[in-house]
Amino acid sequence: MSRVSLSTDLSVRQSTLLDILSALTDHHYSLVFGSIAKPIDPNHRPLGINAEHTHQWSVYVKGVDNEDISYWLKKVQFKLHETYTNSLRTVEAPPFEVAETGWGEFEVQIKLYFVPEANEKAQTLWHALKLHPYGPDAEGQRERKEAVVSQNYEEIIFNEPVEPFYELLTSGAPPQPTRGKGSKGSKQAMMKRNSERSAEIPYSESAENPYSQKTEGTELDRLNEAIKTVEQMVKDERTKLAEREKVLTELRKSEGIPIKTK
Ligand code: SLL
Repeated sequence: MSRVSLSTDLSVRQSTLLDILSALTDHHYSLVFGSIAKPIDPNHRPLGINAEHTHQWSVYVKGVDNEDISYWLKKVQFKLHETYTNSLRTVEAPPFEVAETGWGEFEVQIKLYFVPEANEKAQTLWHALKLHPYGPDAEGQRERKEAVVSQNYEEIIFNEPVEPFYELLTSGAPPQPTRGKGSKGSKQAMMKRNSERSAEIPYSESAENPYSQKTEGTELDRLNEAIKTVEQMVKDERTKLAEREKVLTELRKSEGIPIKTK
């Protein structure tokens, strides 16, 4: 083993550590996207639809269990087949859905636009619109004129930038208080502010609300403790490396190999 590969080893370990840390701080957001289609009953055709259209369908993006996702998903653009007039459909608010009628299946391009705070580029998904039953019971489903649902689950991950973490780890700076000092940030001021109507979390937790600035503080303390542990791990690795380098230098000396200095 050479001196170079030893230090590479350490930097690999350090970057793995940072990867783990950033993975811990990644934000995961789940959604469900897909389509539902039903054959149009020839005896009850909705008025004014194209005579060639055989199905009613809708394509959608929604939260798992219909959970609200509009706090992170700003708008959705559905790009339909060019046989549709105004094939680019933009939906700015939930339900993120396009309802249509048609005769054919095609790939829908679904572009997700996130809220500006996410600082993320739009992301594209593809969905194959399914009108006809498929799978083992396709025939039965067709006879029973069942709705055809084709759905996918997707997880969007917003990465926490690695740099701030790296700085935090390497600078050894004391943890920054989250609330300012002085009158504005004083306990009294916080409590007063919280008696007014506000989106801020309350100073103390209560039976119906376990989240508070106090619990947030505890959580921050725990995070700072975890960071200290990681810093200690990095330090230990450095010490181990130094020891190995010493052994290596001695080995080189005893074997008569000249020490490479860069
Ligand atoms: C197919 N490649 O041939 C596909 C194209 C197009 C679907 C499907 C109706 C559009 C309209 C419609 O269903 N288009 O009439 O406005 O199967």
